[in-house]
This record gives sequence, C-alpha cells and structure tokens, in this order.
Amino acid sequence: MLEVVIDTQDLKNGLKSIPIKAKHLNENVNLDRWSVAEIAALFELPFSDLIHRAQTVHRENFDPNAVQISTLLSIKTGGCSEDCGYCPQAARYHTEVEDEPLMKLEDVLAAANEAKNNGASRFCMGAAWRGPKQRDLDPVLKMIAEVKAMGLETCATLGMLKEGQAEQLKEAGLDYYNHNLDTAPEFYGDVITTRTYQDRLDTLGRVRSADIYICSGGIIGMGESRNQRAGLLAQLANMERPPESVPINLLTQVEGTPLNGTEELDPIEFVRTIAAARITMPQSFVRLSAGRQSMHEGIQALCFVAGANSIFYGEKLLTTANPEAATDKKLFAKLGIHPL
Ligand code: SAM
Ligand code: DTB
Ligand code: SF4
Repeated sequence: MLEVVIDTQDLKNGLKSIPIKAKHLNENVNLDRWSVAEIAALFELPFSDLIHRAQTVHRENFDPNAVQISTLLSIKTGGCSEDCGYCPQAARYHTEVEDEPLMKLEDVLAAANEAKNNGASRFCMGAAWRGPKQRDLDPVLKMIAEVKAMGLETCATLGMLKEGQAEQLKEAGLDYYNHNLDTAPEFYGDVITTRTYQDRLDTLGRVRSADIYICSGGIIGMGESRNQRAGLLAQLANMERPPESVPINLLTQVEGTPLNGTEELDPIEFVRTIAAARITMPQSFVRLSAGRQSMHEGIQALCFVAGANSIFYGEKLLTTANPEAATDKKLFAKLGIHPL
C-alpha cells in the first residue's frame, strides 16, 4: 500500500519532492536495496556519467543550490579510552590533544550563540567518550535543552548509547545523533578494536527507536579499497530508513595516530564517493565533512555538483582545522550557493 506523504518538516529541510516509493503508509520502509557490486559499478562509471546521474538524483530531491550548515563544538576533548586509529583524541596515542574536562554550560551557550549569528542552523556537540555515563549525560542534557531553546537544531555525538539514554536525549530536545559506521564491516577491525561494528549498529537502533534523526557516515582515505568504500555506503543505504544525514569525512591525518602516513586518497575518488552516496541515498543530506581544509575549492565545488548538500562551518571541527567562515562565505558566493 503506497501513499504520498508530504511532511512539512521535510519541505522545511529543503526536500523538493518525496518519491512515492520512499514513503509507505504508517512506516517509512526503504524499498531500495543496493548490493556492494551495484555500488562498486557506480564508482566505475566514466566520471561525467556518474556526476550527471548524481546531479539528476539530487535535483529530483533537493534544491541544488541550498546547503545546510552545522557548527561543531568539542564539549569534552581528549583522553578517550578507545583505539580508533584515525583519532587524535584517543588517550593511548601521543598527539597534541590534551585531556580536558567537560565544558561549562555558559561557554557552550556562548559558542552556540556565535554559531547561530554566523548562520549555522544546527549545533553539534561532540564528546571524546566511549559512551556517556549517567553523571556525564546529565549536564549534556541541560546543554541540549538550552541550545534548542535558542532556536538551533541540536546534534550530539557522545559515543555508544546504553538502553534508555537515547530517550533522555530525545526528551531534552535532541534532533540528531551522530554515530558513524566509519567504514565497511570487513575493514573495520583494521581501524578499531575496542568496539564492534554491531555495537555501532545497536546504538543507531536505539537512536532510531527514540525517534531521533540519525547522522551516520564514515571516513574515506584510511587505506580501504574502492569495494570497501562501496561496502560502507551499502550498509548505510540498506538501513530500514537510511540516515537523514550522511557525513563523508576525508581522513585528516594527525601526527601520533596509527593512520598518520596513510597514502593520500585521490581527490576525484572522494568526489566519486560523494556521488555514489547521493545516488544510493537520494533523500539524505550528504555532508562534505572533515578534510575540506586540505581540499582545493574546485574539488569542493565538484562535491556540491555531485550532491553534497551539507557542511561543517566554522574554523574548527573538533580538534583540527576547518576553513575560516569568511573563506566559506566567499566560496558560497562564487558558486551561488545559499545556506538552508
Ligand atoms: N567519541 C564519539 C564517537 O567516536 O562515537 C564521538 C566523537 S568522534 C570524534 C566522531 C567521528 O569523527 C568519528 O566517528 C569519526 O568518523 C570522525 N573522525 C574522528 N577523527 C577523524 C579524523 N582524523 N579524520 C576524519 N574523521 C574523523
Ligand atoms: C563527523 O562525521 N565528522 C565530525 C563530526 N561527525 C563529529 C568530526 C570530524 C573530526 C575530525 C577530527 C577532529 O577535528 O578532531
Ligand atoms: Fe574516542 Fe570517538 Fe576518538 Fe574513537 S573517535 S577515539 S571513540 S573520541
């Protein structure tokens, strides 16, 4: 039984139309299943054909000149117990990142206010935790409620969630939870050993059950194969409801982390990954995430043409650099892009 459902929130978020196949009566069941081979075949297309297909899908679903902007804040930096091979915040790696306490509420609110004044529509709070303990969660709930009250969309990335925690976040006013699958299941063990792929899927399940929007994607350029890039996208695209927001990060190499020194990914391959994400997840916001600082603006422009329609904005990601707001404003003006 099919029905066209026009959700005013979707319209507000910039969706132009809702394809009939994507919305079912009473539940949003994802009818599109993508095999890894089908996605790998997208990567193999001549570049112009791939971009044309991605841009066509993009235009069917979104305003092609609108880009959603989120600002990130690291509310708890460093000292993390996990062993994610890319991450400068893991305590076990010798990087320049220090273990800092949880930020004070007033400082978080000042940063959120600045992000809002700079035009961000969403404020994302990140913590270098394996997952929040209850005594950690309580002050974060307060931050979420107050940021929401400022009229910003709220996002948090706090690690793995236990039973009941997602409901508390929802109750506080959380709109999005970011928790990345990071890579394909078969490459995952080469990057992280302190939590499993299934742990990540379980957290995403809890977020979905609590009716919080999912932000989940991964990192490209960690030495994975093209097939494994396709494998990550298959995991995301084949979810019962694909994530509303899909961050595609280019590995930011940080001295002291195991993945520092990995062979650099060809930028065109990064654009291809964005295009494949757009085609396989037509209704998701695809975020051009970490890595923009080292990316030529021509490559960023190609990413927007390939269907990226969200970025992190502001000169810092969590601990590493992001382009200055003024640089991004110039790029948007040059490309005729307007923020959502
Ligand atoms: N500690 C929480 C967790 O890992 O679930 C939340 C914060 S963690 C830093 C959020 C995400 O940032 C990671 O899942 C990873 O995808 C991304 N990330 C971390 N370091 C990165 C790097 N050096 N380059 C690109 N992405 C990175
Ligand atoms: C995501 O996918 N990328 C952001 C956000 N979610 C939390 C984090 C990127 C972190 C890059 C390394 C750093 O700044 O520490
Ligand atoms: Fe910790 Fe998150 Fe970094 Fe992994 S990615 S080491 S969980 S802060």
